[in-house]
Amino acid sequence: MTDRPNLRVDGDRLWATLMETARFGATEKGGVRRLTLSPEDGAVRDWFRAACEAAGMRVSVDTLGNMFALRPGRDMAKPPLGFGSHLDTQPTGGKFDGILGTLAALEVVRTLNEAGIETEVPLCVCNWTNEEGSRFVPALMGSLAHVGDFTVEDILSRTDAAGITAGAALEAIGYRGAMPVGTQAFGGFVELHIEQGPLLEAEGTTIGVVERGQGIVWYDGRITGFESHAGSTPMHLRRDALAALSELVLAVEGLAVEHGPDAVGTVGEAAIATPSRNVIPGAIAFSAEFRSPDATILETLERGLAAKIAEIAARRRVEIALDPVWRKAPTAFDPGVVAAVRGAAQALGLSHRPIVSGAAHDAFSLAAIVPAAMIFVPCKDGVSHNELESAEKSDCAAGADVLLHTVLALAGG
Ligand code: HGY
Ligand code: MN
Ligand code: MN
Ligand code: MN
Repeated sequence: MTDRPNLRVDGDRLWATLMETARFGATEKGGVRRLTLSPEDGAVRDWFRAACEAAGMRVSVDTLGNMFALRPGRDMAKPPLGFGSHLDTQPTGGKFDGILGTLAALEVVRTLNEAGIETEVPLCVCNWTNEEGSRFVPALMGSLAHVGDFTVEDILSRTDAAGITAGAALEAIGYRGAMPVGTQAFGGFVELHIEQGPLLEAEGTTIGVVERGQGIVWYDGRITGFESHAGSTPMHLRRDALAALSELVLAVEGLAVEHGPDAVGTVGEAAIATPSRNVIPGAIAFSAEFRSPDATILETLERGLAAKIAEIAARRRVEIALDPVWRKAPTAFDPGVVAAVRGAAQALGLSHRPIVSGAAHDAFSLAAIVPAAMIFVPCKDGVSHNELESAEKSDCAAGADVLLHTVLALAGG
């Protein structure tokens, strides 16, 4: 904890910026639809760039649209401390997922400016491209490319459901920057985020000190059966792709429950190639995922699904293809940065507890190359990736205060 125990962010200003930026992609139900590299994402990026420049930071953009707002420190030879999150949302997203961490980082800089504080190491406020992975696969796309998990060419060629490439979408919003990906150096990284789960709110705890994050595997799948007449094809002769998928969905759920409580599984997308109410579905594309903080459980889940798929395919005489398109091993955050987060929460007199992140975050990517950790605050009913997503103003301010004092502790304020 620095020698500024009474320094606090301006919670009203932070809340005002959250509500102001929620208009970029605002939906009628009070949520936000700001898909990565969409015009709405471009607009909020423009807003964010202007706000960072108004706070005295120099903003650079890399080839994948990752944004870095640099605030000088006393020792410019040292790599900056990174903090921030993402500005993109799910199709039925909310006002806080990602953007809270990015705007809280901006609020920390505004607070440091007003207090006339110059840190020892420079600060770098970040907006990472396509954290959500909804429009373009994978999730954490910009930060994973930054740490070398994907090549820029691979990422630029990824296409969305309409066949638009990430490269074309970046060009369309003017965020295919000149800076080579991966060249922004960091000495560490901290991310504030809503928990997106029920634990903190249920306990009445304000701060989650995130020590670990779940590993994840994403699959693209295809089931090929045989289209035929819904009325004249006897049941025992059918090769029904949707009935097969239905069993696969329950197998994903059953495996996660069987290997729980530290395992989850979801089939989030399914599309019948040529849907018709009186045709037996013959071809379906789908996606599936497993997550667990335990690598061994993840392997067990994968093996279990492979065995179940073989059995369903044989019995139903369909072909089932399952391609793993993204794997990320479980994340263990840096004990030193975790201690800085815990120390800040303690010094601020905020209730706090260690927690494992169920959701994936850009800090998972950065943790592979620099000391990193995360700060969680509660969200209403633990709901996220839903237009009902909500958080308390006081919790957002408390999270930003912990971010402020963590930054001061790590960057030498
Ligand atoms: O999928 C995730 O965990 C993240 O919210 N994109
Ligand atoms: Mn997020
Ligand atoms: Mn999300
Ligand atoms: Mn995240």
